[in-house]
Amino acid sequence: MSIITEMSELLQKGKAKKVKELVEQAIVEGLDPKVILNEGLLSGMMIIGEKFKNNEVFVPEVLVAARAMNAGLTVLEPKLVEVGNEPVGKAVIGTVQGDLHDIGKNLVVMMLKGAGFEIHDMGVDVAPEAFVEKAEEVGADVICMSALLTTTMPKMEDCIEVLKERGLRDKYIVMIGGAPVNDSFAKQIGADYYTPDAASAAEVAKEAVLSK
Ligand code: B1M
Repeated sequence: MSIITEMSELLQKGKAKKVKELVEQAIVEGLDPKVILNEGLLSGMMIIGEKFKNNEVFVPEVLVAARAMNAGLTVLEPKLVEVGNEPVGKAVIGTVQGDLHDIGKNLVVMMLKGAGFEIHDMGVDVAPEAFVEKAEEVGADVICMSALLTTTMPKMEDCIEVLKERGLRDKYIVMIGGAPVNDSFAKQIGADYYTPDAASAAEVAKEAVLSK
């Protein structure tokens, strides 16, 4: 069995320590960090997601798989992130209120760091007002919101409403992402950009800040 397949399978079983060791080994063997991420870690997480949807596994199994994913990511992060000297801009990022999913958001954080952003990561379950207050406090250029639940997506619009109410809408580039979100939802709520993955989020954020 290849190291990548083994990583994916151990992740599905929630073996965090072993996943971490395999990521370390894969790096030493010179495997491309993007292959380790996409084919080793994310593919395992996607299989768990499918099984979860089909009631073949339940929240505890998903949780341990997510922990194993995060354990692998901590080792992989320095390889995915190559920060330049001058910060491109400042970004405030978080998962919206009521939502505890943070794996995708953490990937966006890594990619933004790699693109040269100074990051203010607010974690999960972030209230609409809190995004705005943090952005004002740190002098952010970009506000990035992640949502994984259809029930929490409306919190993104609430944040944009808070910006409008406070006369701050044009001050910030607002970006959204997460599995249930799409471009038409971004247009509907008045966000500036929707991006489907972490790499494109970083690219778009950089372009948007440089052309502002
Ligand atoms: Co949850 N969960 N979960 N879960 N979970 C989903 C999202 C679900 C689709 C599973 C399913 O039914 N198939 C479903 C949502 C259904 C819906 O709303 N339509 C669901 C549910 C229902 C729930 C609970 C309600 C389950 C329950 O308790 N009964 C509960 C809710 C808790 C809460 O948040 N209040 C819950 C709990 C959990 C765990 C805690 C067990 C765990 C999260 C652990 C953690 O994150 N630390 C978990 C997980 C792991 C998942 C799945 C299996 C995987 C999500 C994930 O990490 N994917 C997920 C099924 C799935 O998505 N297939 C599921 C990998 C990650 C890299 O992808 O986050 O999409 P993603 O990020 C992508 C892009 O979307 C994008 O970049 C990333 C890739 O590069 N992106 C952005 C993300 N954020 C961005 C922000 C940006 C730009 C791009 O800003 C600019």
